[in-house]
Amino acid sequence: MDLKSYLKDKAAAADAAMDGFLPKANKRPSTIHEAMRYVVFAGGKRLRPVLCLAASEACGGDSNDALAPACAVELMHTYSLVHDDLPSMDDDDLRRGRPTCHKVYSEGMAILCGDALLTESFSVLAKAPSTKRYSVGDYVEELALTGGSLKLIGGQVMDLEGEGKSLTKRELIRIHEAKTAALLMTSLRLGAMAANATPAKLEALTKFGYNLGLAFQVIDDILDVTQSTEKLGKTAGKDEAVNKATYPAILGLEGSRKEAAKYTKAAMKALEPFGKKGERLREIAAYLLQREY
Ligand code: GRG
Repeated sequence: MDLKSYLKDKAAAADAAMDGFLPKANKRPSTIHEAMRYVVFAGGKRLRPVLCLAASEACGGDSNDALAPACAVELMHTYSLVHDDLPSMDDDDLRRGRPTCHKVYSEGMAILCGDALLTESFSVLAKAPSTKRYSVGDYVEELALTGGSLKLIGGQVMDLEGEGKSLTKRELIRIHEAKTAALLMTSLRLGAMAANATPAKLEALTKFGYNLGLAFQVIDDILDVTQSTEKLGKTAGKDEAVNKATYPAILGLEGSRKEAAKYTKAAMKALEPFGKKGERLREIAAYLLQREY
């Protein structure tokens, strides 16, 4: 299967599973369930579920066993976007090509919607089958660590506290390790765990995810400068408008492109122990380096 069809196929599998997991839109109190579905089914790229499913296959697993973790990481990701867009955070009106949750449903409802998605992510994760090496408790601990104050939330804290300040490259990397790379790493790790991966394979995917995550964020920063709002489905040029520290601001566009290529190369190297089984993940890494939105 070519990469485009593969991405479409895996995203569709995750969408169908999330449709089954989430309460129906008319379930009372319906406003919250409508809001949850509004933000989840808004045309995200589904990169995290795809990585989760592809990691499970790279480790020789059946990707159906990784569907619950794949949905869990997407639900956590969507919660973080809803809260990140709030007026008290990044204050954005557009996400995934649509008005943001608080614009459509009020700020209070958007806070609750994020809370509900975060809670739901653990409920869904708990449905994943355990394996010989990994228990459901291991999955939960993995996701909780990534969602907590040491990773996603900690990254957001550093981001908020860095506003209007000039950050060093090291400080910027620290934010993105926590905000972006951590959830990509956990997506891969949960897929691997659901496939009963050996500790060596899990470690290799952790390295892959770290480098892929940083490459992804450098590209994200580049696209913010070089692409249109229409293409991105979120407000372009936002970073510069709010004087945010970014890779292009620190390294310039050419320097940032080289940085993304450097991280992608390191990500590819981490896949060596997988041989042919790592091919799909290699293709995804190459595709993400070239992405336009
Ligand atoms: C807990 C409020 C709160 C935030 C946690 C992760 C995070 C911190 C905030 C998310 C907002 C953000 C811009 C994160 C950086 C990672 C990133 C580039 C997200 C966009 O991911 P894509 O491009 O989005 O995969 P789609 O919409 O395609 O899923």
